[in-house]
Amino acid sequence: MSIRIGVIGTGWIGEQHVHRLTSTVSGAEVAAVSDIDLDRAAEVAEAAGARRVDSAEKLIADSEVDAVVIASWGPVHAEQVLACVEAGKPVFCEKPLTTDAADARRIMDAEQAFGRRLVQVGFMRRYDAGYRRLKEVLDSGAVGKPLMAHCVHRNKSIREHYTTEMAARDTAVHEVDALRWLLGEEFVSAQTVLPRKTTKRFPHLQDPQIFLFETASGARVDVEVFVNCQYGYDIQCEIVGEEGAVRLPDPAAPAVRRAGRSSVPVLPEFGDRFEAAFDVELQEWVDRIRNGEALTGPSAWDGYAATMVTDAAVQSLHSGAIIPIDMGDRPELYA
Ligand code: ISE
Repeated sequence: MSIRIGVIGTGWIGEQHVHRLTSTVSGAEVAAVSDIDLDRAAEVAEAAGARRVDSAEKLIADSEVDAVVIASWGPVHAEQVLACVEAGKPVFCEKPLTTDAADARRIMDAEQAFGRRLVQVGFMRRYDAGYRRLKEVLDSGAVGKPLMAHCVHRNKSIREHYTTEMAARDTAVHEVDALRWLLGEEFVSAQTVLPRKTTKRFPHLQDPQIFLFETASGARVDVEVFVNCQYGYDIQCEIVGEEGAVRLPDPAAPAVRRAGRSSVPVLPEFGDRFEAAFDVELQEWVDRIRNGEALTGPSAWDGYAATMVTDAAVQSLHSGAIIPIDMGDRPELYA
């Protein structure tokens, strides 16, 4: 039997997920779609052969919806995720889980009261084949104990609504989750360092930015975020250990030799770079729900931890100081 899924939010990623659940992921069907833009919701629902529902609340309560995908605007995530937990329905929430750490704690409290995990956060890098290989190498001990990680996150360009704080909350948040997962430990401090601004940006924006993080064991992670780099979508990650170093592979592409040069393309957008990861992420989520297995993907704790770290980075953006991060104890449910 297919899982009947309700999708809240029909912006770019919401529409992509509806399409993915309809045409790529097996064992799932999109039963209902909602968005504050009712016409847009109707359009996306019709293309998927689903019902449009007038509000997120009604979609979550709908007796013909077994599980929910949230792809709405970040500030409304907390209430929508809480409503899903109260209804006892598994929920896949796009990042950020919440825009406020206190809301993430409310979600964890509700989930613990329910007694098992219902929430998964959309940190898709954990499902990317290259990142998974990187983790296998680290976990095998081949490069020894990790000491440093150097990360690069470049977008070709971004739209005008993107703000300086989004470099941490929207962009570097992927490296925060990926590195917590790869290194298997929490971040204990954050600092934001500001290079000279590129002129190829909207005037309100500080771009690029460099984030410096320290982990509980004293490893250091640096992340360059440059969202107007002009040449493409470029994600790099190298982890240096006591006995060697390991680097995230670039997406495979044929090298063309022509006119005295050998070149490989750089993908243009994150949708292209992580398309396969998005597919695997939703397929594994659906499979676990169908098989009645516990969720193992990024949890409410991971969503909370990411918000704590990016909050500290934003605080440092304004003060330049090194900001300590105290996450408190990780509840048993998220061990
Ligand atoms: C966007 O929200 C993402 O999630 C992309 O992966 C990231 O590259 C981009 O900078 C963000 O704005």
